[in-house]
Amino acid sequence: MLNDQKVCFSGVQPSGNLTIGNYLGALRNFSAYSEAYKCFYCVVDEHAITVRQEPAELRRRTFETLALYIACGLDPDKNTLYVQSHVPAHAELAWILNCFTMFGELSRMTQFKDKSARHADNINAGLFTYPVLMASDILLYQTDVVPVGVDQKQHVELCRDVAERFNQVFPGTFTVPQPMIAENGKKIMSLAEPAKKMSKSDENPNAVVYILDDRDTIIRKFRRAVTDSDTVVRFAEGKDGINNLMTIYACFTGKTMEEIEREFAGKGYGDFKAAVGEVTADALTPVRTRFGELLADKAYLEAQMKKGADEAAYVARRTLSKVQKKLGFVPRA
Ligand code: ATP
Ligand code: LTN
Repeated sequence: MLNDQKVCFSGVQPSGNLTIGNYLGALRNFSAYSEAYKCFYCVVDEHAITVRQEPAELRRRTFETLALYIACGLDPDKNTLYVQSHVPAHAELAWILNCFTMFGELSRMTQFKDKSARHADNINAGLFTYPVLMASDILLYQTDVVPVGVDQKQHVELCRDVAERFNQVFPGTFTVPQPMIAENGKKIMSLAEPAKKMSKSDENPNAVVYILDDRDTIIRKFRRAVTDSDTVVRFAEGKDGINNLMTIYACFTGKTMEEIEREFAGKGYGDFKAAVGEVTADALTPVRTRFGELLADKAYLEAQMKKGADEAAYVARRTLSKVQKKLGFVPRA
């Protein structure tokens, strides 16, 4: 919509160490949009505080997440990379959209149900209205596409419903976005409990491979991954552990499931797990090296953050002003 160029938006919370789930489901797909779309990639620190965060850690992880964006191939000259709390329009539009979102539809969000079960001592209103802030992130930029893992599909669909509802009352306000979910890697599972999503907030570090784990750690974690009592590497119902490892191997090698089955025919799970570890470590080593260089140059990261926030704030303010005007808010003289 901006100068006829299509817009892409996505966000990652600085709420923990990023996992290969975050990488395969989201981050590594982001750079594919940079040529054809105007891309905004946000570090969503306001979303992260829906769960208690230690302030020094939140600050450190905000820098780290920005550095990871760049280390994963996002060129700050071709993409707008910024921090959510640096652009106040996000929180301002979220309030307005709260008044266009129904209590019932927020109650149906599975992430709210999961997180309120996991943080029963802190079921705050922010956790409940989290998807409304996410809708304002997306709608502020007149976004066409939102690359995310499959767990976020429900939130993007809610965003579409809110945009359509608003557009019905005030026609032509928002572009209605599409979720873009990569076929391969849309849901990477835990290595310890392969029926569960791999999550950066998992308490068991062996269940999760972090993007920044070193080679030996990656290989060790895959060696310990839970599988089954079968011995044949094949993709099949009821083989959650092997299916997940095959998915990860497919993502990093570009091979199909049939090719993987053929490659490991006559070999055991041990050989296969070692191979998954190797290809994962090979793919992530350059990311980790680049990340280290970036993190050593805080002034550079600060400068990129500022540039990104200036670019984002300009676009966001335009949409917010349009919305405020349509609603009947008196413009400040
Ligand atoms: P938490 O587990 O703490 O709730 P998260 O990793 O799910 O955090 P984000 O950091 O906000 O949440 O996720 C960033 C992106 O990574 C989102 O697009 C999300 O869909 C994707 N993602 C997260 N986990 C996975 C996974 N296991 N497989 C594929 N994509 C994932
Ligand atoms: N809710 C997402 C993070 C997120 C996001 C967004 C993703 C916040 N705002 C806008 C895409 C677009 C999550 O928890 N993974």
